[in-house]
Formats: sequence, C-alpha cells, structure tokens
Amino acid sequence: MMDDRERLTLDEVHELVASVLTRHGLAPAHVEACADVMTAGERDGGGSHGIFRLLMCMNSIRAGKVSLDAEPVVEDAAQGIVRVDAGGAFAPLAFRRGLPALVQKAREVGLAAMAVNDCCHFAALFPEVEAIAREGLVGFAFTPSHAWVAPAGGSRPLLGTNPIAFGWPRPAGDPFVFDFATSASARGELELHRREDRPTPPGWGVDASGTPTTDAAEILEGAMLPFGGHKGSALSLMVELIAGPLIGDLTSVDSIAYDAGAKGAPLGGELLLAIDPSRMLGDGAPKHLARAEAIFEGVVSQGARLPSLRRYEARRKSEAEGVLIPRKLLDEVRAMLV
Ligand code: NDP
Ligand code: PYC
Repeated sequence: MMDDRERLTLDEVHELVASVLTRHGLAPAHVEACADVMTAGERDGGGSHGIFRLLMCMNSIRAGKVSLDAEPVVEDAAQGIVRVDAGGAFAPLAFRRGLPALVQKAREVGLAAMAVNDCCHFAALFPEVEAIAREGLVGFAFTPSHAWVAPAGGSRPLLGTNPIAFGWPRPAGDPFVFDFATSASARGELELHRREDRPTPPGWGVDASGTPTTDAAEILEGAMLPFGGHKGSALSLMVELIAGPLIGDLTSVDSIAYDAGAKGAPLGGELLLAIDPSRMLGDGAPKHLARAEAIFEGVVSQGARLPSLRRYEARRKSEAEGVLIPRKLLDEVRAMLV
C-alpha cells in the first residue's frame, strides 16, 4: 500500500511553517515564535497541534481576526503578577516575552502568576509548562477556547476545549509534563477524524439535536463533551473562570462570537502559574523532589504509562529521523505559499 505521508526534517517543518506565515504578512518575531511551537507539536508526535495548526492560523489571518505585528507589552502588575498584553496577536510571542519576568517573580516571591491578555491561542500548552519546569519551577497553564463543548448533562456548546497543562522539574532528565483538553478530545483531534473520515470513540460528542454520535462531522455541528462527565466539566468551568473573568478576559462564548464563523484561533487570555520548590521548601527541596521521583517510579514499575515519556521518545526519534506528514495536509499548506 502506498504511504500517503512525506518525511520532513524538523528544520524543513520549521522552514515551511515560517515561509507560509511570512508570505501572509506575520512579523518576523511572531513567525519565529509560532513556527517554533508548531514544529515542537509536530516533533513530539502531536498531530493535531503541529503543522495542522496552520489551517486555524490562516483562517484568523485571512479574516483579519489577528494582529500580524503587535509587540507584546509586559507589565509588572504586582509583586507576584506579570501581565502581558498581546495586542490581539498570536500567543507564542507574548509567552516568550513574559517568561523571564514570570520566572524572576516566582524565584523572588515563591509563587507567581502571568496573565496573558488579548491573544489568539492556537497552540499546545506543553512548550510553555515545559519551559517553566526547565527553570526548576512547577508550572501550570490554562486557556479557554471557543464555545464548542456542552457542560456535562447539557447538549449545547458553552465551554471551550479549555486545556490544562502541568510541568514538574525533575532533578535528572526531562521534566514531567502533561497537557490535555478538558473535553473528551481536542477540537483539532475531532477535525482530524472528520478529515480522515474516521468514527470517533463513543463519548466525544452529540449531534445538533443532542443525540450521542460517533460521526465527527455531526459533532462539529453539534456539541463536544467534557472528559470524565461532571469532573471534566467542572475543570473546564474552572479554566473559563481563572483564564477569563479572573484576568479580565474573554470567555469561550465571547471568543466564538468574535470569531463570527471565521474558524480562526480563539481570542482571549491565558493564565500561567509558577511555583519555586526552593522557596516552598528551602533546604528540604532536594529531599522532597527525590520523593516525587519515587511516585514516578511507582507508575512505570507497574507497566503504567507516565505522561511525557512518550513525548520525549517521539522527540528523540523525530530529531534523528524527521517526521511523517500526511501529503494531503502538505499539499494544502504548500498551496498557501502561492
Ligand atoms: P490527549 O488526550 O492526547 O492527552 C495528551 C496528554 O495526556 C499528554 O500529556 C499525554 O502524555 C497524556 N497521555 C495520553 N495518553 C496517555 C496514557 N495512556 N497514559 C498516560 N498519559 C497519557 O490530548 P488532547 O487531544 O486533549 O490535547 C492535545 C493538545 O491540544 C494539547 O497539547 C493541548 O494543549 C491542545 N489544546 C489547545 C487548546 C487551545 O485553546 N490552545 C485547546 C485544546 C487543546 P504524552 O505526551 O507522553 O503522550
Ligand atoms: O484543539 O481544541 C483545540 C484547539 C483550540 C485552539 C487550539 N486548539
């Protein structure tokens, strides 16, 4: 059977994404930051949040829903609070510009928050919490999206796919990281099911009449569902609150109204938290971080999968061998260059 995928090196992935974004007018610093996160998604085997994100970004750009060149403004808002005004541009550059202040404040105060406002968030969150954890800090990230998800027990879209990501520094080796939507699947994953004409697992969503279905196209027209029933639903509500009203920014309902059918990236805020274990624990930090290692060992020693190990394995493989991208997607992306 013919393989309908093409192998690209990571440099080629980065170059392709950067060329498309540059061709469509994105300022160089944004091009670099956006290409970095999409390449990271592709590198780590996250099909829905690699090059595929270009489709959502291009919808934002073509509909004039995103600033192409706003320079993020970093504000020292309070002792433990950094605020970054993204000016309606894509989020990755705002995160990049705010990170040093977040890290500095977490080291000074012990716990710091960064509110990123007025950003178009199209990306995976793991690069952000991983970057925080590589500074020796515990990191959290939350952002609402578009109102695509019904609350548990309901059938009408109200909540976003609202991801939660967490990073934990490990004394040796790569940080422990997890990063997932609070809906049963990310929207991107659902879109991939529709593109490939694959049924979804049960529980991902309902059609426009509220009837459970495994037809991705019907769910896209109906409502997605939270993971884990009332538990995922409550976590999703939490994300709406802490990365919406708490930081003075949009909810997923506001964001989809702004989008007005453009199918662009959600507009709104993101909340990041960083905790310094050395501040929390003083001289006891190494001892207690070692205790955390025992928990990780307890997971893997029984054959269970520790989140992030797959990611780092995929990363090493991609760095050595490149990545395989569906030709259909590459054709669409290359067509954006003309
Ligand atoms: P998944 O359901 O694929 O879950 C991914 C996470 O769960 C990873 O941390 C993964 O670890 C871990 N994991 C997966 N399977 C297992 C397992 N069997 N055992 C242990 N751990 C496991 O992710 P989603 O589809 O929900 O989200 C995909 C991406 O979409 C995320 O990066 C998210 O940030 C992004 N997203 C962004 C939004 C935005 O508004 N910007 C909105 C919604 C989603 P590992 O990495 O090791 O595989
Ligand atoms: O996959 O749900 C998603 C998503 C929304 C914004 C970026 N990704």
